[in-house]
Amino acid sequence: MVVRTEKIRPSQADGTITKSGPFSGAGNDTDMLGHKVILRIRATNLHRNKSPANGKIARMRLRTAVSFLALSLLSLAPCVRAETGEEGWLRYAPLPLQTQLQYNTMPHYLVAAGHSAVAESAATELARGLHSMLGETLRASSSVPPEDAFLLGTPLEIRHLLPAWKATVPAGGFSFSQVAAHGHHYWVIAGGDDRGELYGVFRVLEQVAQQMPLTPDTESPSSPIRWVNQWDNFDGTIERGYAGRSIFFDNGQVRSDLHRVSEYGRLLASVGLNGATVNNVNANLHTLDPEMIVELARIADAFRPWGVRMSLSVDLSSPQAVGHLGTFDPLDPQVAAWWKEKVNELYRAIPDFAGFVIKADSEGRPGPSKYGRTPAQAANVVARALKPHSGVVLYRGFVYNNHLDWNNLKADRARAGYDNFRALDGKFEPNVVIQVKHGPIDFQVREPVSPLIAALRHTSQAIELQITQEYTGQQRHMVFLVPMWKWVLNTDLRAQNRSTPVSEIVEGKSFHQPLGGFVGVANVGLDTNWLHHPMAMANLYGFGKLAWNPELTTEGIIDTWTRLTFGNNPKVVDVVNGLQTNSWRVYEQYTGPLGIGGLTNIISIHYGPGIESAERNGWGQWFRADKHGIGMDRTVATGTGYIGQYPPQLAKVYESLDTCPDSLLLFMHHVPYNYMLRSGKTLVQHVYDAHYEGAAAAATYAPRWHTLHGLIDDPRYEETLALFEYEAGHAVVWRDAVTAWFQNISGIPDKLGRVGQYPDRIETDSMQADGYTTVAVTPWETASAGKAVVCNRSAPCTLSTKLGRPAGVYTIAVRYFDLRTGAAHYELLLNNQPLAHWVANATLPPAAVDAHPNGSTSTLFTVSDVHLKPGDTLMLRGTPNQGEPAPVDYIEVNKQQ
Ligand code: GCV
Repeated sequence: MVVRTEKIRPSQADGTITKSGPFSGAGNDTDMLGHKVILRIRATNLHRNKSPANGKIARMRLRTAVSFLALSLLSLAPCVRAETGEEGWLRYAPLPLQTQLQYNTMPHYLVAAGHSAVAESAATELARGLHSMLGETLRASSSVPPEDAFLLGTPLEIRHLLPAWKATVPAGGFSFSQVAAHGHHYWVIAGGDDRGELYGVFRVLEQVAQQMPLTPDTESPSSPIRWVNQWDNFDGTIERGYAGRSIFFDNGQVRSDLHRVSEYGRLLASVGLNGATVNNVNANLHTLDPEMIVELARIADAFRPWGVRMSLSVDLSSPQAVGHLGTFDPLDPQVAAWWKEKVNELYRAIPDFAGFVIKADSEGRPGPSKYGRTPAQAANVVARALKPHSGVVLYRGFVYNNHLDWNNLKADRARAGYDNFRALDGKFEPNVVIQVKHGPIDFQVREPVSPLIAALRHTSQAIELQITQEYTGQQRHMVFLVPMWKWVLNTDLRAQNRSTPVSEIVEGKSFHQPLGGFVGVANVGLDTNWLHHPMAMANLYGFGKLAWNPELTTEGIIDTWTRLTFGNNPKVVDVVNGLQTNSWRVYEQYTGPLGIGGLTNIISIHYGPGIESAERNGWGQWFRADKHGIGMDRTVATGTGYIGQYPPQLAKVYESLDTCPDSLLLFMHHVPYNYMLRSGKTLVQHVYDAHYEGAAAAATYAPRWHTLHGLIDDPRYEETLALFEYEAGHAVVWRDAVTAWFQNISGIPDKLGRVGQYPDRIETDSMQADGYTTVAVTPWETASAGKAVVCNRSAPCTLSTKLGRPAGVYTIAVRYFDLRTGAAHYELLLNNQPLAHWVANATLPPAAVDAHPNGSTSTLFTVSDVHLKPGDTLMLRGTPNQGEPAPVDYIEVNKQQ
């Protein structure tokens, strides 16, 4: 009996789908209805021994067996199979037996009417998902069988099969309904087009995976542009990518094996995304070389069965770089002719090519300003070439001068988008979409919505959101971004003194624009689980969901993602949802509250703290701190005038200190450190408290995760745990750096006496050193007392100290720097006996090699349950390796609770 139970729950690995002729893999089985079976899934013995007519008997027997077995099955410990995260949220994990039975009225036939590659993907996916989750084998039929059946097709195709079916299907969307006819039930998944069929199938499977009853549903996408951008370079690196190398490119060419591209297409389609720009917006000048186009076409081929159209980033100087013209002036007729011919060539190779993304006059990229032309003139010459093929240009609104004059108090990078594009509104060809980053600076942990979004009323626009966590912890920290995006999308910009939430503007509803949408910078990589942090996949999922329907709630999105990713165990769902939902707020608390920006090292890798790096340079991410106060004065009255770029009703709210929300205070105003916030705390005390609260919250992640041990497969459990432990340590670096810096500049001490006072810490200069020498750390706030020790010899160096703690059980933490140039070894010895050892070669911090001890490389190693008594001697031995001098910041000894 137990063996049978196993067989009706085939493992996912066994759930392969093969196309074949008549069902032959079942020995002497015959299909009694004589339908041609074109889809065959390796069947369970139970099903294999039954004809379709006998299926019900099989199910009845099964039900009887279950009634006997139910109690004992329910009491079995959950079987958690090892997983890699490669399937993302499309795991189709086998459902518990009692749940499978809830679906036992589900049809066993599938009539798939369409013949396109996308329609075939839809049919195959339905069969694959149902088989994997329910052990159910779908039999394909070319005509409507006298049995319950799924019908899959476009409205025309469905009506042809089943004239009784009457539903209307929105363009690009789908309708799922049940129709009774001829004494049978037909479950109709109708797509407005073949992509719609695919979206409908994924929605049905999503419901089954959540163990929900299948309910009729009709949905349509919010807007036509639902794309990801990948910032992949042809050499295989990814700009701001934190999960390994490119799935598309290697060594200057398109990879020969593109199976990951196809899998990526499947993930994108499953959440309704329909386009992917595969190369960096800082585009290789030879993207449009004829040989490269031939290669790129292979990527488009891999995406096509999933309804994902490929697009490319192109450099505006391509007519010169590729076409060898003397100019790329958009008004030069030769240039226009070149774009036309190049685009024709592109469509010959890639007939469903989606269009171009263009970054110009920004961060060193050439642009129309070289010839005194406008972004509209540049975008339009390319758009005209694409028009006959229905291609689009996504011209980025991220145009700014990165050589701003710090001494000019009116200079303000945040103004740039509006200043560069406002006057051009209405001057773009209809197939141009302005791609606008959601904030006016650059994906900081908190920014106001870009005022450009309210200013473009006669031009289509797409909002650019960043899935890759460039400024939000680089997929080493858990930051679920959907709450941030919801906050952005719900912001009512009050254009024309009426309700104009960002979501409705970018959907094209507010100003009746035809081509709006959503672009997410995803940067998945070759890491098996795509984005490195298992929790980060919720951002890719959530982006797709919001692009499809911005009305969805944060709670709904995370709940579904968690169930699909980790299963439906209520405890797992509760813990994971709780962790994710608050993580943006927590990250904001321990990095950069009150709208100040990320406070990261903005001229380096944008990861750890590096506070003053933002100031006194041309990049304009300033907060203009002095000893009296902090924050950019962006008011109209006395500041840069940025606030005046918002529609008047919103500008009024931001202009006044009394009404400006605290969350954006330092973005909009220069405020004294002792300014009283609405909470009743001074600004500086708020900064201290928020950082302590945020770091304390991050420290709860690992213990909360521990409660799921055994309920999640070990590989994903361990991977996530290691990241949470790392994050807890790195949040302390952030906390200490930011609070020490504020205390130093303001001269106002922390009322609670925490900042700069670390009684459990043993600084390196109070230890006895053998071989270790002291170095200053830059910036100073990223190491305790601004100093570290390094071992600049090949032999190991040591630090020793007498502990003098009362007898008890302790945690010992060593703060060191993992530079990743080599793999230094560390050993902790208690009274000369080995206590712990580790190697500084973690793949976790930082995402890129950084050869300096600083806030990005600072890492904490912790050993718990150490029994200490007065007089114990602790020794740390560091052995350098390949330029990594085993640097140490401090040791902390904490009594365990
Ligand atoms: C692809 C920021 C990032 C850059 C990125 C740029 C952009 O400046 O740090 O890496 O370049 O934005 O969006 O173009």
